Amino acid sequence: EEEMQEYDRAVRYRDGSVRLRNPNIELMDQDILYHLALGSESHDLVEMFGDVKFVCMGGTPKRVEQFAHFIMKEIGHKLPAGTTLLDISQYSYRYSMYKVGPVLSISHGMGIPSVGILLHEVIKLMYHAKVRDPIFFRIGTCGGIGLEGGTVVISEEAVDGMLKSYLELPVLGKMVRRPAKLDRQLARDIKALAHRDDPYDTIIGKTMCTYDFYEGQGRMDGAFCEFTENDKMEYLNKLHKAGVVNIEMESLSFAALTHHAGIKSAVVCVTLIDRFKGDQVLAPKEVLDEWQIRPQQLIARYITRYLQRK
Ligand code: R2B
Ligand code: URA
Repeated sequence: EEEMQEYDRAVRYRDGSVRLRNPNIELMDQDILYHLALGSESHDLVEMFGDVKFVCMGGTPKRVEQFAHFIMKEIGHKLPAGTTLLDISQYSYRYSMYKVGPVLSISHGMGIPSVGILLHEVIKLMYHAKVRDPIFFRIGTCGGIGLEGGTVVISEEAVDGMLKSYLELPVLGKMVRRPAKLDRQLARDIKALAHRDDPYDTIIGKTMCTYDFYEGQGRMDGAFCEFTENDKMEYLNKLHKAGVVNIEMESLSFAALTHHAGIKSAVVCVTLIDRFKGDQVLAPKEVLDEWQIRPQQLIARYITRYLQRK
C-alpha cells in the first residue's frame, strides 16, 4: 500500500490530475487519439471530459452501451432534453465510448494488445481533459477455477500464463517489465458492497491473464491441442494452489498500465464456467446475460455510494 502511495505522488500532479510519463506529448501541436476518433485540437477535451471520475471498460460495444444506460438510471443522470446516448468513438470503428455524467463506459475488445492500445489513449485523454484522480474499472467475464458459474471475482493482482505478476513488452528490442498491481483497498471496498443475500459469491483472488482463449487457457477444444486431459488438470491444480481463482485476457495490461500511470483501478469479472468441469461455455444466453449484470451492479453500487459521499 505504502509503495503504491509513494508511486502515486510521483506520477500525479499535486491536485491529483494525471501526469503523463512522456515528455513528448506536451511538445506536440496536437495529439490525435486515433482509435477513439478524438483529438486534442479538433475537440475541446476539457469541456467534453473534464468532469469524468470513473472509467469503466468492458469487452463488447453492446455490454458497455448497456452499462451506460444502467449507470444512468442508478445515478439518476438526466440527458439534455431531446438527446439520446451516443457512441462518442463510433467513427473510429474500433472501440465504443459512452459518457454519462462522471462515468465513461468504453469497450476494449479482446486481449492484452487491444486493451493496451485503448489504455494509452484513455490515459492521454485523462491528461488532456485535466481529470483529477480518476478510477478505472474493468467489468468483464472470465473462466473460474473451482468456482460455480456466476461467481463474481474481484482481482487482487494479475499474473501471466507463467504466474509472473508483471506485463512484459518488447520495446526497441528489449523486454520492458511493468508490475501488474491493482489497488488492494479499492478491491476490499468493492467487496464490502456485495450483499450478504446475493444468490452468488463475490470473492477476491488472483487472476491469470493469457494471450489466448484456447491453448493459452489450457482448453482442449481449440483447433489444436497437444496436451492430455491429465496435463490440463495438473496445470489447473497448480494454478488453484497458487491462489489463482479465474482466467481472462486483459487484466495484466489493465493493471500494469493503470499502475504505471498512478491511476487507481480494479478488475471485476463474472465466471462463465468452472474450468475444473469443462472448456465450452454452455450456459444459455439468458443465464449468461443475467450473470454479466452482476459485476455491473457491484461497480454501480460503488459509483453511487461514491457520488453520494460528495
Ligand atoms: C473474457 O472474455 C473474452 C474471451 O471470451 C476475453 O476478452 C476475456 O478477458
Ligand atoms: N473469458 C475467458 O477469457 N475465459 C473464459 O473461460 C471465459 C471468458
